[in-house]
Amino acid sequence: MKIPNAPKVFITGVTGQDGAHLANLLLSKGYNVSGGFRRGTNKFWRLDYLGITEKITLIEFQLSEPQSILAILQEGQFDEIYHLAAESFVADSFKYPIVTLEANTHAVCNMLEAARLVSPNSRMFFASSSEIYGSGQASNILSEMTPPNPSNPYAISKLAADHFVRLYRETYGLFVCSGILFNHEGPLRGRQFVTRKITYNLARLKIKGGEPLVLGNLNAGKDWGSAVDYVEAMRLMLSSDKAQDYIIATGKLSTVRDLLKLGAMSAGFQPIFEGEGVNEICKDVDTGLIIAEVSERYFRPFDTPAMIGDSSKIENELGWRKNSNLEQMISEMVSADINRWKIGDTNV
Ligand code: GDR
Repeated sequence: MKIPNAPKVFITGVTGQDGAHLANLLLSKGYNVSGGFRRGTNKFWRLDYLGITEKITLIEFQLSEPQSILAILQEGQFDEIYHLAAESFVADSFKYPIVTLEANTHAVCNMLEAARLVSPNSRMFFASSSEIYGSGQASNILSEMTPPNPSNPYAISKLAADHFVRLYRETYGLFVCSGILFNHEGPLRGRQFVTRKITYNLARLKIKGGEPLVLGNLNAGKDWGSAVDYVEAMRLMLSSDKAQDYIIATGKLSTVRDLLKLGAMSAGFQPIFEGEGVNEICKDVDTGLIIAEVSERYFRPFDTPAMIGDSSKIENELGWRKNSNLEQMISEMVSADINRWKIGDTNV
């Protein structure tokens, strides 16, 4: 249903985790929300989960076709555009560097060029990533002043896109900005990402049993926040007086082992860890059940070092606050997955 005179917004990647949460947030603020989805996709489960599929104008489009984007922006004359569609799985970017560049850099150029040509007054948000900082940093606390040093194809693709965003802002005066997002999760996360892989499999073990969960580097450390909190930061950035890039992070470091422990306790296990390296296992004290094992299969050619973000700039300038903590978020994810296993809705 279209609301007369409400701000018009276009979200690319509306079927993804962030797209769905952002659409939900903007609908609750009275926006008219249009969402772009990849040609051929039929994955609307996140929008269904939030009960908003029918409230969004869904537009099929092809990011790599300049004409496709141009036509949508010309026709829509949106007040705000959130470009979230991307190849978001870092590990795959080592295997598919060209596809990653096309999706994450060329597509951003297409969006910017289309806006410059047919919709220069639209405000645009781009989802960048903490991965741009990569390795070799003097401090593990990152701010907007930290020089980027990407160390995987995904990170390079995002950093190149950030430079295009800055170029179009400075050269053509477009209101465009990048949110440098640290890891952000929730029950709508895809199953290939480590948080959801853990909660999905812990729920499976609890409800159905079967083989242990197999993970990669348990020592990998990240700054994990909540997707619901991070989409609010996106909204604030486009409501601001000035287009600027901001870091969005929690400032807290946890390891994959910490996630596994939190998740296992939420699922009702009593986890203990034994062994080291690829021989490390996580067991339930009560039953002796092996909950998780480690395999080199899930190690990356290079894992970005553990770092946290300093989000004081967005907190001070735009009043952004995070509402969720890691324990609450993992527990919410475990509950959602236990429920899915109970009702047999395990393909999401
Ligand atoms: P990441 O997220 O690469 O940080 O990118 P992911 O959840 O895939 O990995 C997080 C860390 O966990 C380690 N790890 C494993 N990861 C996966 N996927 N599977 C495993 O079995 C496993 N075992 C250990 C990884 O090595 C890594 O260190 C996310 C994405 O959302 C990006 O799009 C975004 O830009 C960044 O976060 C910020």
